[in-house]
This record gives sequence, structure tokens and C-alpha cells, in this order.
Amino acid sequence: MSRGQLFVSARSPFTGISAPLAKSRFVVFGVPYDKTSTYRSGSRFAPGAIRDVSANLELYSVRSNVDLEKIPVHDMGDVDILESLDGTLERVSAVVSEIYGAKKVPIMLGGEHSITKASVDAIPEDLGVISFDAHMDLRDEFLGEKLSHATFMRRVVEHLGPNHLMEVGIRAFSKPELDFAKSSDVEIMTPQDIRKAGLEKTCARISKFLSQFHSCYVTVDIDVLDPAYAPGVGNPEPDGLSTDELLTLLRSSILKSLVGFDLVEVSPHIRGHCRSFVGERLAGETSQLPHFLNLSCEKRQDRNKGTILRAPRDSRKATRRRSLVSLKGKPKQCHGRILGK
Ligand SMILES: [Mn+2]
Repeated sequence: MSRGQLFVSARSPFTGISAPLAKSRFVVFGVPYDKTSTYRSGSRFAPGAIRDVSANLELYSVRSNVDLEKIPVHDMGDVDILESLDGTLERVSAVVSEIYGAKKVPIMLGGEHSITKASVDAIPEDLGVISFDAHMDLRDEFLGEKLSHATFMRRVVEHLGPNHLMEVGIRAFSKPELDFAKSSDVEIMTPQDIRKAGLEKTCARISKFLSQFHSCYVTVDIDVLDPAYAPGVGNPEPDGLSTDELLTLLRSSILKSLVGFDLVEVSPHIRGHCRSFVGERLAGETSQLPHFLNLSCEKRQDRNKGTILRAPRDSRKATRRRSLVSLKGKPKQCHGRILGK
């Protein structure tokens, strides 16, 4: 058993099917940790909730015209977290290091945002980091802690250098964070900047930034979205991005040089004022992950084979196939959408 395997426990897999590790370029794992959350904690429940939703979503992407069912993705399970932040981050780094060492792309489901530091630390590359977030998370310390969900990005730029970071969708920060960002080379884009420039020019700016580096890492704090689209977050901030804006900007961030991705701060138990919207909202938040995977694979397939994929004529048939057939060809029970609903 490897060191990484020692620190994870199996879970019901992402999308309902886990492809063999050897055949998968993407490796999903969860980190159910939210101990440094200071407002609405609960992101420790997100890895399980995201998997539940993913197993009940259609996997065909209208945006990228790619079928996630065709993309082998391995789900390692969840990191067995510790009480201490340092100990948990050490385990996260060990798992990411192992995935990276196997030349695969880690897809990490948080958990709170501090885990991003452990993931970035484990990837020894000339990294450009794109952070989609309402917050800068650039405080030098917060509530007496040098490392937490509110300070981790300051530690990341101390490690990589401030010119390696672009923060997109930023609209909540303290004056010292703003002063630090202005006096260093951290690139910041507010929702107002994005709307003034337009999505096309913003995508070009992101691509240009990433072109300076050998590899790229993308982190998505779900609170980058407006609370109207994603109310279940630890620290909601109004005036955020729409789902369309985020997915469009992600498209320009997902390059062939991508070496790591994470989605953090989803708090699935926060229901806002209308319980009936919970499932829909969570689905909206988490469905971005399949889209991300599709976008990444689309470019690879186009490059390698010029593959043209068509939408299934009967999506129910596709769902049924996903529900009943494992990648090994043996019948397998998993969470499929109930046919006819
Ligand atoms: Mn945030």
C-alpha cells in the first residue's frame, strides 16, 4: 500500500462509476475538513454531497459537446482527516504528490479553502494559479492564525511568488489585503472589471497570464458565484458571477498544461429560505465539475483524434446505461436517475 492510499478511505464514487486508476487521467478525491471555517461551516459534508448529486446528473455537456461517460475518472475516496490543520494538510500533500507523480491530474473536492495550499505545495512545477473566489484570502494572519481559510493564499504567494497568482471574481477583502495586492504583482479581477471588459477579453487576459508559466492550477471557491446561484457557501458575498460567466471563464483557464484543480467551500446543508431549491442549487454548483472535466478532455480528444462526439439520441437510455453497466462490463448498481422522472 502506498503512502497516499494509506490516508484515504473509499466512498461511493463520483458520477456513480469509478474507472480503474491505471486507465484514468483524472483522479477525484475528497477532503471533508472545515475546522478553520469562521462563519457558516459545513463544507466537510461537501465531498459526499457532490458525489450524490453527480450520480444523478446527466453527464453530456452541451457546452463542450463531450460525454463524461466516455472519460475515465478514478475516485480515490476521501482523505482521512485529522483534528489538526497541519496534519490534514500533510496528508493532502501526500495524496496529491502521489497522483501528480503518476502523471495524472488531481481533482480535489473540499472542504474549506486552506486545503488548496497543500495541493499547490505538492506540485513541483512553474505554476500559474487561477483562483475563482469572492475573497482574496491574502491576510497575513486572521484571528491569530497564520494559516486558515482566510490567509492560505498569502502563504501560497510566499511560496510561488505573487506574480504567479491571478484572482478572478474578487469583491470582498480587507484594506491590508488590498494594499498587499496593489504593492505586489498579484493580478486581481473584480466582477465589475469582467463586465466592463466583456467575457471574451477577460478570457484572453486569463490565457495570456497562464501562458507565462509551464503549468497551471485552478481553484474554484464556489462563493465566486452570486448567492442567487450558489447560496450554500461558507461566506456568501453579493454581486458575484453568474454560472454562465464562471463556466465561460473556466474554459479559458483549463489548458493542456493543467496539473491540478479543486472545488471548495460548498456547504450543502445551508438551505437559504426555500428548501425546494436546495437540490437544484447544489446541482448547479456541482455540475460545473463535469463541465470542467469535459472541457479539459475535449481539447485532448480534438488534438489527438479529431473526435466528433454526438449527443445520445435518447438521454434516458444513456442514463440507464450508466446505471447498469460498469466499465468492466459487469452489471453494477449505482445511483442513476430514476427513469421516467
Ligand atoms: Mn471565498
